Amino acid sequence: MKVVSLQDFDLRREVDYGTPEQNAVVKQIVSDIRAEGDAALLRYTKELDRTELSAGMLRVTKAELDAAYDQVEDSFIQAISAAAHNIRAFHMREKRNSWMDLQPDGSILGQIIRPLKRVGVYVPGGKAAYPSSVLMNVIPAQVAGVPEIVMVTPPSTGGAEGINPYILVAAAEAGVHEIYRVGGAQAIAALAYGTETIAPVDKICGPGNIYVALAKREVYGAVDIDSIAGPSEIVVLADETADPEFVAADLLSQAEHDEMASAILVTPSRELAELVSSEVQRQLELLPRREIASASVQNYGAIIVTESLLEGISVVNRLAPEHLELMVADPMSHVGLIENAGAIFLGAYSSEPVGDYFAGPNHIIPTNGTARFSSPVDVDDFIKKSSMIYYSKEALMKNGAAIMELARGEGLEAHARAIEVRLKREGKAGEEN
Ligand code: HSO
Ligand code: ZN
Repeated sequence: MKVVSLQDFDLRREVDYGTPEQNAVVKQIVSDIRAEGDAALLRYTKELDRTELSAGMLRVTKAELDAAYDQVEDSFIQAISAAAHNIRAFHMREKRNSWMDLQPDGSILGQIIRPLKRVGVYVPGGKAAYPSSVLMNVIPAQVAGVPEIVMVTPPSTGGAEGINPYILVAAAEAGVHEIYRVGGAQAIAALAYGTETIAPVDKICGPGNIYVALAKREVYGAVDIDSIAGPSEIVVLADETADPEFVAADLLSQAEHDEMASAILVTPSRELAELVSSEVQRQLELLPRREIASASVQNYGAIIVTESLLEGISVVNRLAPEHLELMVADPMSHVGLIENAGAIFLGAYSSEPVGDYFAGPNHIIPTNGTARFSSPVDVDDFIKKSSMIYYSKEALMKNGAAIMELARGEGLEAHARAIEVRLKREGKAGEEN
């Protein structure tokens, strides 16, 4: 792992907007699904996922969900159900209530909070199909009160039967029972516009390949979408008290996600920097995914040695990482200085996988420096608010003149008169308030 200088280090990576060809393919797929519904959906599933289905086969049956439980280990079922419990408990703390505020003049202002009605969760196929991410997308929607949560996932990812049984068990544990075996841009278009078999949703979330990402961008506006997540990032801020074996293991835990994942150590201790550097090398050789992890470490990994811990904190704030581990003597006394980080892990025993899988906070977290202005997925992502305004007669008589003043200032006479007609009725027009 290379030691780099502070000055010109930037975590940000290029966002992939796809080639013109990829964009054209996605536009075509979306418009075909929109025009032809199931017929186009089945055609693209045959062509792109090499699976021939009839409309009646799109939905995963209850029998298949039950069968999935027999295909996974009991220990997995126990672990995922414990994780689901923790994630649910954490997200319950985020719930907001509708509120109303009664003013002395009898007017009432408020906000009505409602869940979205129907949400679609995309689960990619292949190696990136993470049961843990199913929980992280579904549970906040459920806690928000979304009554209809549907999942889509490509048909040919789990061998002959179709769908990866670990994904099906995660879905069932999270409480999703409406699942369709469709993937790619065609699945996103089906969720956005609906087909004969799949009813349209209000919001689509979940990660996917470039075609899925482009399709989400294409349907945005017709439905809401989540933000498009970049490769995983970890920054460890450590002092000389940190254990180099722990630091290296945590860096590699995220490097193994993706060749473009980024793992960075920031430390004022040159000695720790050297120890971690050789420890990363040693542990890397022993990893099943060493090819991915070593590409990540080589291209996007770094060790930054700073003058002081405080300077390290300012580096962290500039990087605004998705995940930050504070492995310093007294993490609690530094946490208040961290302004930009999606998730902050404190101390030697809060290794990032604790949060990736189990503790309860969401693992879908802003990447690429966007923690400067955005937040992990939470219950708020699945609600909407309506403002509520009730003005009493007394309140309108008191404030009518000011409203008319503002309306006339904008040249909008009909606005002013809508107020004036009420004031006149009470014999108040033209009076000062
Ligand atoms: N670290 C990933 C989440 C994840 N880790 C899923 C394991 N599985 C988010 O950046
Ligand atoms: Zn991870």
